Amino acid sequence: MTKKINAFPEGFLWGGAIAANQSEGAYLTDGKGLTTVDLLPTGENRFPIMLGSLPSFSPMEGEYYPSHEAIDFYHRFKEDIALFAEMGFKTLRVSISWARIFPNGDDNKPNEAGLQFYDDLFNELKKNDIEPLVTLAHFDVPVHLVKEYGSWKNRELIGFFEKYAKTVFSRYKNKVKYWLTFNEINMLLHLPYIGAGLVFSEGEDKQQVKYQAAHHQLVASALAVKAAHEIIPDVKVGCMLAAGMTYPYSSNPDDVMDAMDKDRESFFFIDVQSRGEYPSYAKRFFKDNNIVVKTEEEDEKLLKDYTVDYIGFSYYSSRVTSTDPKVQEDTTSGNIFGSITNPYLKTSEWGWTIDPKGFRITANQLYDRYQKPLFVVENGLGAVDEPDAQGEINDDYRIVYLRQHLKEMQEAINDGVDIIGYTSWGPIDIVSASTGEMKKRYGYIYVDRDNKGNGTLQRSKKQSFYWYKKVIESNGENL
Ligand code: BGP
Repeated sequence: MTKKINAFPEGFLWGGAIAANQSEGAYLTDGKGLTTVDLLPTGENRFPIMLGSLPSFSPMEGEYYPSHEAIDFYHRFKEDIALFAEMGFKTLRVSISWARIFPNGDDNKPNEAGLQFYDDLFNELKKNDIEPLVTLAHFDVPVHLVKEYGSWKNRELIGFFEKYAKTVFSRYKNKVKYWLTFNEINMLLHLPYIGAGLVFSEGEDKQQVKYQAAHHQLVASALAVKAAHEIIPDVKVGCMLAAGMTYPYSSNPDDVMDAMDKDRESFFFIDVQSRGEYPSYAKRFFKDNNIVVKTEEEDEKLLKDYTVDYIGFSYYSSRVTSTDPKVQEDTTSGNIFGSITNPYLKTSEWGWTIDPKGFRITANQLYDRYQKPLFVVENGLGAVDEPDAQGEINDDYRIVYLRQHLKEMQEAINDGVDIIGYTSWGPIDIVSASTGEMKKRYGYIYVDRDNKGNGTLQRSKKQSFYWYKKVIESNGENL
């Protein structure tokens, strides 16, 4: 039978993606240790902390910390998985909270209750024919490691992470085939506390510290790939990039060069994780910026020998860059990467540029560069959802966003790009990573919870729930 040109591949992994710290809650339950995200309040103090100025190593009086209860997925995962199964999910992306397994990060023995929780979670997924896709580190580091070791600044973190990775690979080797090492590894450059638990002291050279921490994560990632392949037959381990291409604002070669440099800032990580070595442009960048990355003799070979099996990436928006100071004044708000307004495109309520075609371009760009299967592990629209008079949520704006993106993903596949799956972000409303708010929602399933932690936590289906179910049922034909 000849393959229909518009069809998604058979066995395409449709699903959704969440992260431990944004969904589980139960932040100190069953022996879990405090993580970096547990110290991130909502409100004006959040952003400075994400950038690396942590005022206190314990929660502060008068602040609200959304990760502490989140949407209580820890106790409600069975109910939530039943809803995902009803939509026909083939896969669910979750993350393991490092501090549930090793509460301090450097403990001798793992915490059995934490291990048991993920056993129960993976069993429940299996019961529902949903393949788990598991991130080892999604923005959370045990606080003890930050306090005592300086987090990923310190090379010792590599060993602690390797031990954690080996522990979960051995425990779940019969249950989990798809893994990701560090979520949005390039986020370390933009939100260093979120990406790597970095807290800067007065006068510290931030660039230097970030790239040293990046090196440690890259080596740790290679060691995780090594361990996974030794422990789990047929395992697939991916990297994870916050993707989204950068357009030059004009055809001025200076703008084009600037766009190339900005993209390389992100590609740097995947060039190492996928091609197995520091790219030549990084060497020049380090030299020009007086960055000296300390390495050990074995690093080069480890990076070379243990590259990733597939490229995981998130895609929300594209970016624009210009070298013209006048043009630079017009920026979109709320964009973590910082971007000039694209005059051709609209933005979300949070200022994120909506660019479906950029999704196709990005996928092509990544495939051209790495020639490895791609897995779209995040995409979606953060929006305010208001129930109507009947209490229903008609989130047609979300359906429009997703439909446009899925069409472009289909085009990318027709372009010849090998995409193995798509997990939209936050299939159930969860805490927003950047703002800590509940009102920035991505879900097909509504959760009754507000920014202050009020609400019953009751789950209900939005209009998009029925739409996504049809998409999966038809393997993407019925968009
Ligand atoms: C990515 C993160 C997620 C997530 C998503 C949406 O950067 O990997 O954790 O939350 O973005 O961002 P936000 O929640 O800030 O809208």
